[in-house]
Amino acid sequence: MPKLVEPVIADPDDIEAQIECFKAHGYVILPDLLSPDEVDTLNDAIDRDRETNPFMWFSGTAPDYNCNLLLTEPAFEMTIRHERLLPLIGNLMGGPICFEELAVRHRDGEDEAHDTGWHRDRGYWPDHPLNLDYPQVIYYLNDVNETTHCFSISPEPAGGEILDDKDAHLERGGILHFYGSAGSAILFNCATLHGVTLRKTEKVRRTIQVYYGHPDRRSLSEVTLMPPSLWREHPDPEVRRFYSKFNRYTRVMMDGLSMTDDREHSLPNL
Ligand SMILES: O=C(O)CCC(=O)C(=O)O
Repeated sequence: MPKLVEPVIADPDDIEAQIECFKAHGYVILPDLLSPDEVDTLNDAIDRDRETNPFMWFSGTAPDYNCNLLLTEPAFEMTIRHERLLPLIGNLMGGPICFEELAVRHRDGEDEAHDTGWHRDRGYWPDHPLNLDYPQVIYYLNDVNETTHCFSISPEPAGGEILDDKDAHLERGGILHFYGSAGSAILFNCATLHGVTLRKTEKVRRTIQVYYGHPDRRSLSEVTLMPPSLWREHPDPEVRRFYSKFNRYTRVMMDGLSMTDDREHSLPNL
């Protein structure tokens, strides 16, 4: 059984310390990234959308999972271009960054505990100094501890040797169960081994997952539609650029709905 490791929490007001933490451990914990009022706003928005648009709450085969809340509940935008996240992620990526995906999840309790579903969402990018293609941020919208489901990660040095073998990765890095209060978040490379640890519990856990990418790399996924309110109508050209990386899902929908692609920041169709 791999060892359990304690979290390392870099000073939230010191971006250099956070960068060093990411380089050494492959993650940055961000306590209180959302205020209690913001958490309430987002939980209310989820309640409203689950009531109004229940058919939007699935993704692939997963229920209780909505990747298009930007279309119906624009408040979620605050979790994407967060003022404490963008400078940190931009620095780690080493160039301009784009939005890729927003996934909001409501998980009910379970009758039985399940081992962590260890996986990598995507591969590493070995040409990048930190092997970083798609950073991900997971926010908690309720308090998470030993009595709830939790996010788990096997830490690793960001630019270090890539251990493709899962057992070797777990043996080297151990297991960090990420616990935190509502509004806390964790940033990591979505290629780093991670997963959800499901507990026998009656408690609900809600999470927001945000993915970012480089403008000139393939789109991460085909689940989030880029809202015209952000890529076309937003008054700030930098915001319009940030939301201009169209995945194929967006392009197919726009073609089908006879919407013209008049992006001023048209990015390659990779
Ligand atoms: O829900 C979690 O805690 C983990 C989510 C996850 O594993 C993923 O997004 O790939």
